[in-house]
Amino acid sequence: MATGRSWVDFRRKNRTVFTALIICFLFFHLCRRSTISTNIPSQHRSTLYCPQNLIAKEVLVVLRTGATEVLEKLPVHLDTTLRCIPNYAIYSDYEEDIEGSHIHDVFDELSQDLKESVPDFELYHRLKMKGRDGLSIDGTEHDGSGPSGLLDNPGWKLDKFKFLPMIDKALRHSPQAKWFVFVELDTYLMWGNLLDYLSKFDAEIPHYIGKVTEHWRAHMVEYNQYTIEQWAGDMVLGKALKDVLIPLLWAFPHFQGDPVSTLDHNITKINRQPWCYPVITYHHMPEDEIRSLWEFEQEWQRMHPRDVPLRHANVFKGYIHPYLSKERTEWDNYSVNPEFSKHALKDGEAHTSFEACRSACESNAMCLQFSYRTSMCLVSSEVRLGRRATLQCSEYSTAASKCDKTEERGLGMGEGSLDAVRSGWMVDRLAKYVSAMDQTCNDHMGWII
Ligand SMILES: *[C@@H]1O[C@H](CO)[C@@H](O)[C@H](O)[C@H]1NC(C)=O
Ligand SMILES: CC(=O)N[C@H]1CO[C@H](CO)[C@@H](O)[C@@H]1O
Repeated sequence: MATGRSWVDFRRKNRTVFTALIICFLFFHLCRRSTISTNIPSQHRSTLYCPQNLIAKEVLVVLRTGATEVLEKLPVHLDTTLRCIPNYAIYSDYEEDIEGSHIHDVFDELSQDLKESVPDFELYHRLKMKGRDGLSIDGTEHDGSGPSGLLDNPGWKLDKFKFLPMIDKALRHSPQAKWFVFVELDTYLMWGNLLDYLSKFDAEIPHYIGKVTEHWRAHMVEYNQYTIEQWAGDMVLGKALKDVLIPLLWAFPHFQGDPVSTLDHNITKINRQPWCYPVITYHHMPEDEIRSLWEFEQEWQRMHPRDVPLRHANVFKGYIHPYLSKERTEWDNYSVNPEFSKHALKDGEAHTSFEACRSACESNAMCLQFSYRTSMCLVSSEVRLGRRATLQCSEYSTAASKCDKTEERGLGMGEGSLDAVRSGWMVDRLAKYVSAMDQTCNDHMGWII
């Protein structure tokens, strides 16, 4: 199972997505937020900064995963965010213990009839009988619970059955909890911000807060039909809640469908741009990004012990901007607005070298970044951090946030004939970009409630 996989695949399935869902069922008044952060000394590790919000103990964080991905994806969370989360439960298709955490079998109470009659449970039965040895050794089943290009991925096929049993179990796991937060292992959760956010809501009223794709909004009717036919987990949940008249509060840009490295901070959805708003989640986060963002967030907690939500603008300025330089080798660009590229690169010269590609970007006032790899120049008016990469990615899955296919065309041209991909940014223009973005903020932009 590679990193960043999830059960989302827009390209192939036009599915609904809830990257993070928060449901409040119960019956207490809002707790006052506490804004003090204190140092919690840890014996083995460096000082840990956890938000000291009183509602932390009233939240159950529920992680949904599967045997094919959990070994690879869980440890980084145990090492980072989960250290600050007092109550969490992990539900999977296989019961086991990982680094001292118990992983619950989400299907153990499901009717035997269903499990035996539905072929999708084949993987589950195999795991039950043979344990991890039951997973195929060729690695094809180590592909996460997400579809990741393969809709017949057994882990993915099982995933949709987990949602309702998971909610039922979570409720019994922590009947006293006021908030239930559902995430996947490729979700990055800013715990301090989440607690601040939840503090704005009345826990006596049922809420359903999350992020769905704009696809869903546009194709609601089809998706509902699709749900009925497919019984896909996220859809069932959405429908079930809608049926009981709990509408979804669309919490973009607090909840992101993108990972931090590919987020365009100037994107506009439902008239909102991320920049001015606090961050709560990112999705499709690979392990190294979870780790580095956690370190950044820890530093933020250390520097801002009182009542300062971490906004997308702060992430851009502190975590992204320092890494945007004139040139970065072995770095994939995500210079992905092809329309802009096509117009900006009319002359064709740009493809001859890295410098020519830079010049092409320089000569267009809107251009902010570019990338170059042997005969291929891409420019963009959007800013993205991108990721370490050597090979040219010829097929990129935004759903899974990974390269599906790398270019093999080096073969005929002899080994080493292709340089590693390099990226560059218009450093001077970025300063203007930041101040222009700052100017879009006003006092009304805070928490979306
Ligand atoms: C943000 O995007 C809008 C529209 O896509 C564009 O007009 C604007 O110039 C961009 N802002 C910056 C600072 O690049
Ligand atoms: C030069 C280069 O590697 N460009 C890649 C930038 O990223 C997009 C997808 O994110 C690829 O399609 C390009 O090939």
